Amino acid sequence: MPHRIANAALRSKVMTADEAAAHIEPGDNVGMSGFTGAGYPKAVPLALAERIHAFREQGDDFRIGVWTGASTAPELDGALAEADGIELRLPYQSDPVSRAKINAGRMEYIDVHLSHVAQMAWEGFLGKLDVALVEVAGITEEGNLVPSSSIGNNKTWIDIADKVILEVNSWQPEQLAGMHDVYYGTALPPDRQPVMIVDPSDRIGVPHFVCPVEKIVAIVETHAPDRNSAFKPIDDDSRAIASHFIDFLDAEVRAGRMPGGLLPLQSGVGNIANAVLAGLGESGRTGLTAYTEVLQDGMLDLIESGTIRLASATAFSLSPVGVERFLERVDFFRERIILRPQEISNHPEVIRRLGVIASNGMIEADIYGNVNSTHIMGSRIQNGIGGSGDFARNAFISTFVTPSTAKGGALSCIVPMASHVDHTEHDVDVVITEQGLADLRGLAPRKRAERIIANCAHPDYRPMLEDYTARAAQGAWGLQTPHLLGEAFSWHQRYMDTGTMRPAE
Ligand code: 0RQ
Repeated sequence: MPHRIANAALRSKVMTADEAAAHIEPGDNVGMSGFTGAGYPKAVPLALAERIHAFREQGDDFRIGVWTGASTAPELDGALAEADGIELRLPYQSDPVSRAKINAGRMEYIDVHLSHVAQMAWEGFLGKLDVALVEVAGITEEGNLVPSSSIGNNKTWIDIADKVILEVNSWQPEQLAGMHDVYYGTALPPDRQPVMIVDPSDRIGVPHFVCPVEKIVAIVETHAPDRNSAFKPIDDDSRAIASHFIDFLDAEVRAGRMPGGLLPLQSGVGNIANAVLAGLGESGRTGLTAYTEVLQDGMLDLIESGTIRLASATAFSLSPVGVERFLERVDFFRERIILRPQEISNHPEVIRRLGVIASNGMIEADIYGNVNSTHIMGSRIQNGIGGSGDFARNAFISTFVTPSTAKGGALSCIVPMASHVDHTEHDVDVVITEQGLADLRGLAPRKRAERIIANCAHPDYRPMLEDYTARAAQGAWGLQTPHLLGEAFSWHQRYMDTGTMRPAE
């Protein structure tokens, strides 16, 4: 694979993953590439996990701080968590082993808005970044680094780390080159300048990372696929949610609040997001744009059909079939996809300027429109807030979607009081379940409760919620946002009672 490393000086730094992992010391903070299972390092974290095990056998402790773009994969989060090698993790994860360790109190986790991470690292209060461990698709003759299938925080990690370890993955298509737009104009206040994106297609940076050659201490060659988990077929609930969402967009256009070509779309990850994209494909629209975080298979369909003319994101999250389709028409997609650093893909200023229509998943919403995206029963992390807050807080219209029930109907996802609040009632415009859609704009709290219960709650839970609001309106000590505090959280107790959770897990 020598052609992937075109710079002669850097070729001499190629070594094994074990040798590269030896550059990481106990107590280091390591900034790793990776975003929704795309573009994460695939060899050095496994070698590092082995190194950690070897230290343990000698009776020495070895734990590091792991900073990423977002979620990675079993070869990174899973392996290091399994080795008990992560002291602190940020900013988003979805790994079952990590989740269990965090919830058991054996790993610290800081849940941060994805657009905030780079500036926090620059500000320095996360501590010093010792090593950047970044997957790239290649290195040019000039020594510039061609990003792979995600950008995330890589630009910042490379800029601020003391030393850089690269994985050059020849599985990543060389034709990714040119698809990226890495912005080097960010600065901390008072030197910050406007981010001049006025259309999702605007390019404001360069197509590569810049890194001084002397900072690169190791290069490891790999040939390994991204996580690329297959999507479940779109189910009836997701299809119903998608159809409510699309009807809502049509109504907004008819009301003159949005042009026929809509406004740039942001969609979260998962089955519902894919169903929304599929629904948009069937709506006959053309020339739409996406200003979002992650590109799933559904986005490829829309780009191919002309529904979407341009999609801006920070990462791919494709299924194995999606990867094949992408590779078959990579030149076509390169003209229509831009990958940016996550501080730009999720930039509050740009999201507000473009008027993005945001759509994100949630765990539960309460009757007043506060949304919990992260915690089960207030205490146990599921994944993290990811980019949902970046978009919800700054979007033109912020929508949240969920099936109306979880755990086979044993739990209502519409509850009297959210057990944890990531998005306050002030940042939630529309709640959608398979039952229907509640447009909360312009409604005071008690009207919001009526609408959410009537339109979104499952019929099995609607009478209980109506009963709660009626009694709260009589018994509460204030009628702005009536609650019976002693009773509100008993709804969450049901989760324990379903037997679906073991508290000490
Ligand atoms: O648990 O897998 O053990 O069965 O939560 O729920 O229904 O599979 O939904 O995969 O869309 O995830 C909010 C977590 C939803 C996701 C969340 C249980 C449920 C299941 C997952 P099991 P589903 P999804 C851009 C935006 C934050 C990040 C974000 C998320 C598990 O959307 O991480 O938005 N969002 N990023 O059974 C108890 C309830 C429950 C519940 C669901 N009410 N009570 N458990 N579950 N509702 C993308 C990025 O930022 C990368």
